Amino acid sequence: MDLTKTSYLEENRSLREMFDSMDTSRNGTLDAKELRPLAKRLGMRPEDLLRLMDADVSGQIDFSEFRGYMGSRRRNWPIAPRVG
Ligand SMILES: [Ca+2]
Repeated sequence: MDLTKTSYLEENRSLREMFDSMDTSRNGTLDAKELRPLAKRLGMRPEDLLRLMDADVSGQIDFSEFRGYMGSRRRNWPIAPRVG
């Protein structure tokens, strides 16, 4: 069994659940308002978190941007109140 792959898939699924639960408008992207609860947990302002996640500078966070950012924070999992 490929443990690396299994944990990757599980992480992907839990991130997907997190993303979907935050996407209250159900449009497949997160805006600053929808990021607010997560930003609060991270001790950040929503607009700062959005800027960090928003790889293509669209003003909206799609799942790949969300996964990329959260994946980079994996060592702090579950989310630690620390930036960087
Ligand atoms: Ca949305």
